[in-house]
Amino acid sequence: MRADEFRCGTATIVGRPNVGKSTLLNRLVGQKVSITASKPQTTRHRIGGVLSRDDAQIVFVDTPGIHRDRRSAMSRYLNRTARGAVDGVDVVIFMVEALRWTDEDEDVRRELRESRKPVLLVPNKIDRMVGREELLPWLDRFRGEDRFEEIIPVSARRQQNLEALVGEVRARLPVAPAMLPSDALTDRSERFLAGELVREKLTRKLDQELPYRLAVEIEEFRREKRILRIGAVVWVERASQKGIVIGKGGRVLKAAGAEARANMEALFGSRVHLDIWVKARAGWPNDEKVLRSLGYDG
Ligand SMILES: Nc1nc2c(ncn2[C@@H]2O[C@H](COP(=O)(O)OP(=O)(O)OP(=O)(O)O)[C@@H](O)[C@H]2O)c(=O)[nH]1
Ligand SMILES: [Mg+2]
Repeated sequence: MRADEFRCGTATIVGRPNVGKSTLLNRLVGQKVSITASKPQTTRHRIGGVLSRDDAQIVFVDTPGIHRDRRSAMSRYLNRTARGAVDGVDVVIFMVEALRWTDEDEDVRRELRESRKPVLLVPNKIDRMVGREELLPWLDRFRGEDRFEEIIPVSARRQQNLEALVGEVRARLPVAPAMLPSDALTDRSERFLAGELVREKLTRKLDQELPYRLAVEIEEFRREKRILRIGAVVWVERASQKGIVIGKGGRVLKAAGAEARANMEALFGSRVHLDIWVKARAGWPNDEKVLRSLGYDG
């Protein structure tokens, strides 16, 4: 294979929750196509983001964090979705946090040993390290781990060393023509992205368990002459949670709506009118049928 030939393929980003997978996807694509938050289990779906360059087109696939809590149907759905995303791709990016190794990382490492894919180990958040010299001894634990073809420390947030990562991914892709138009950003619909942006703003504003107990459904998505009309329903489990999502005097919901709308206008290049309703549906995170009706159909 010649290095200057055009290559095209897919790379999945996997790892435990909160290591920075979605942040990396957004930085690689140059747009917010996947939502992020400082809380674990933010991503719930497989989301493809496209990087088109002169020498390659790479579809990076973001996945939910693989985790140990398997109590709710939602938790099990997240793990299933992440594991399924390793099948059929060319390269796996195994993201961890630099200088922090947990049991959940060990779970992912064990699973990847069984996959036959090339795996790149990517310790993220190196911007938080005081000195670079700590990293080498920490990486010793991977000596003799021949499943990792390369180890590429990065900072997704500060965009450090991402070019090296893209180069290593590209080197492992087949020579093939682009499969998508060069201006494609994601394999997800605008409707889907709209729902995710509402969920992101609420996830960032709400404490503790509540982000895990809510889902967003887009009921209306209609392009009128000069405006995009979007209607969203936020599903929670109980009336008391409804009050928290709405906030005193509607403050929480109003702020979340304004932020989501601003992001939508930038992403869709159009004015947006956004209405959000909050409704209660008991037990939805535990009900496979309701999950499917909300689009969690793995
Ligand atoms: N300091 C620092 N923080 C980062 C970096 N990358 C991501 N973060 C932060 O880490 C947190 C989690 O980031 P996400 O991208 O949502 O993590 P994730 O792996 O997608 O998480 P799940 O979707 O829950 O599995 C957010 O607060 C990010 O801003 C980085 O390079 N440096
Ligand atoms: Mg994520």
